Amino acid sequence: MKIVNAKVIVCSPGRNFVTIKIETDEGIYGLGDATLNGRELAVATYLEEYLIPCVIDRDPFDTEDIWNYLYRGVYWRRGAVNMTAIGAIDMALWDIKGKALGVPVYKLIGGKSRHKLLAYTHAQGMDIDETIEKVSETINKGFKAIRVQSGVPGIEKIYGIAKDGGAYEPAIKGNKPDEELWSTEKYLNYLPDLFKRVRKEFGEDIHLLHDAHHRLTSIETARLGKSLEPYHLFWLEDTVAAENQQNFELIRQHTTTPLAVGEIFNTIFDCQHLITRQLIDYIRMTIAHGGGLTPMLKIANLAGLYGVRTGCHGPSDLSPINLGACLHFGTAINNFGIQEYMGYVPETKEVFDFKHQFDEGHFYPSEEPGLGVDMDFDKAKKYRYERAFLPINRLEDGTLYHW
Ligand code: CS2
Ligand code: MG
Repeated sequence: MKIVNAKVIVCSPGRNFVTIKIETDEGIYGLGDATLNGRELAVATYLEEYLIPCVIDRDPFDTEDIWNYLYRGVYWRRGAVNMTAIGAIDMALWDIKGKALGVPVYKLIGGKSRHKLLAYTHAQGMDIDETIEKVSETINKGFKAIRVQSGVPGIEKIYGIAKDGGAYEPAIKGNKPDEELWSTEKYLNYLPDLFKRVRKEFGEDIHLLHDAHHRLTSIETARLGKSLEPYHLFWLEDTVAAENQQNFELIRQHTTTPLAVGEIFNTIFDCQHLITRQLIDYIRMTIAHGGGLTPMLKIANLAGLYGVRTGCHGPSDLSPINLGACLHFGTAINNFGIQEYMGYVPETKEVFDFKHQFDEGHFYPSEEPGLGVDMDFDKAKKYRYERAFLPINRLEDGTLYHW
């Protein structure tokens, strides 16, 4: 089998998505998600100009060699744009392999390690009362694991909270990023009260998660982790950005709250120290941004040796193709932890046909050959790309801070 053509589709059904479609001489095509929120065209150009020409005429079954050709063979390594582009090609090749052999991808990478996959979604409100209401609605929808975020009194605009009560969508269309505000002091004083109320209202049976979105220092994380210990979080996510992986050594000395990090990591080298020193409990890397299934299987194997489980990033700003790949990955590996699932707006569902079933807070992997996600290319044309930016974040005195 030979790759004869590949094209990049940029569309905006509710939000911007970049997809690669790789075609073979046998008429089978594979799809890969190449979306990098707020930087979509950088990946599209990298694919079109540099990577696609290198994979034409290759055998799509040679995923290991093609991956190394695109990663190791290119002098310039790592980085979000590069790894998202490689990840999309790798995903599409696994899709082709599954379709050519007539089997779902999970059967090619280890088979079934479980029959259902625990998923978590988000519940958020402007204050504690509204957040409690949203958590209750989410439990009523059948979710067993919920990421709880809340507005903080005194901070007008903050990560994770939609003002209109709808789903949170931070990518704003236009010419410049929007701005949000942050105060670590206000946040740290408030958060334990939120989780105290949530546990009081809903008991111990529901899994609770929380995302600090890279805004804390190590010692601030230590304080937060300690103060949340009585509420038994499933995980505390992304407290520090972990550009410096040593950060976690200090955090680990102070708290038993489980830690998750890595949705912006791209390679095994971003988490090698964190995993081998057992400084984290969950690795958040996702298939698209982690360079594809080929390297992610290696990362999962390394993590498994050290008791670290997976918790793949699954926001609505990655397409259902990435979620499909995450579900095959999560089905096949032994050390699956949980899968994030924010859901999609109706326009996204109109363009992407997602075959995986979801029920009572769990995913069931599709048995369709390949990744189990298809795309309506004509409908995609209806939704044209519009530039959008993720926000930036400032402290109350105007200092530029982590978003
Ligand atoms: C978040 C994301 O899902 C998460 O945990 O951190 O919403 C993140 O902000 C976006 O995916 C950025 O594109
Ligand atoms: Mg996050």
